[in-house]
Amino acid sequence: MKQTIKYSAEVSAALASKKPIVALESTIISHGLPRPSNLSVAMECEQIIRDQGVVPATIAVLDGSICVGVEAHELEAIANRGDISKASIRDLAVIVAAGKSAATTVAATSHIAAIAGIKLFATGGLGGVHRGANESFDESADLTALSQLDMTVICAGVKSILDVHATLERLETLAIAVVGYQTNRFPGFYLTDSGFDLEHRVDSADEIATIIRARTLIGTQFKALIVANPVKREMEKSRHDQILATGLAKAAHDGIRGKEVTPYLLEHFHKASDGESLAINTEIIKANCALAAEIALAMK
Ligand code: PSU
Ligand code: MN
Repeated sequence: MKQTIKYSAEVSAALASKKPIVALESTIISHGLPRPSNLSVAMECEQIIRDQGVVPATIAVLDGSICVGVEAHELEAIANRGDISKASIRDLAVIVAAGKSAATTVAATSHIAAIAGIKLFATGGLGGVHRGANESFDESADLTALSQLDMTVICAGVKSILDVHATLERLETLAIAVVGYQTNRFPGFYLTDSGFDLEHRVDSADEIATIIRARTLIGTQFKALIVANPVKREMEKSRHDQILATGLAKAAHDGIRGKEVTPYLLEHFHKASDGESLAINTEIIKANCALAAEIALAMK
């Protein structure tokens, strides 16, 4: 077997000199955004983090090696290669052992980041409880993963394709903390407000850094902290709801199940909204990267 975990030059230097690092997932690149903008968005995200003097660590599995931080050609491979599957935590060892390649979900990315000692992670939206989960049992492994990891995840809430209320209940059960960034409402990914209240609001990166330090003092750090950062320019709600309804109906008609559901619905949104959802999705990820880098600096 090849070297199992491979650090990029930039990330190994940052780990050695204790420079702040922000982890980034790769499923968003391979399965969440369409080509060719997936690669440009991934590059922009890394740059937004570097511009603040923080090091990005995009995580993926390439040809049997777990990459913590990727070189430019590897980022391009994740974006463009046809053999990149979607890996959650349970898939990692199988993919590594077979020398295969995969993009990592929020669950798998957080798991790997934690092993590397990285505690901040920026993404778009978390997985959660799917609509109809009382029959399908479809709940993302993102939730159970985050209930066991010392990680702070900056996201725009959970995707609006999910059962948001059920997801919030599961987050509570799993003792995963949620704070709204400059909001009292839980964001709904493409929408600034999912329709649900949040108990805790924070207004600055410094406040978040203070919470992260308190978690360690209190011993609650091994259950993730979610920083929910609402998108600034949201999709019009009636348009959103209509696209979602046709997407759900189409997914049911096409018999889409399991790990295919999320990429299928995201692609439906990108097509049906004529690129508006793509523009919003891009804004979401970039804003979360910027906030994550700010928090990383506030941690010092
Ligand atoms: N949110 C997005 N785009 C994505 C995802 C989330 O805006 O591509 C991905 C993340 O990698 C997340 C995964 O971990 O979808 C959840 O998939 P599932 O519902 O199959 O667990
Ligand atoms: Mn699922």
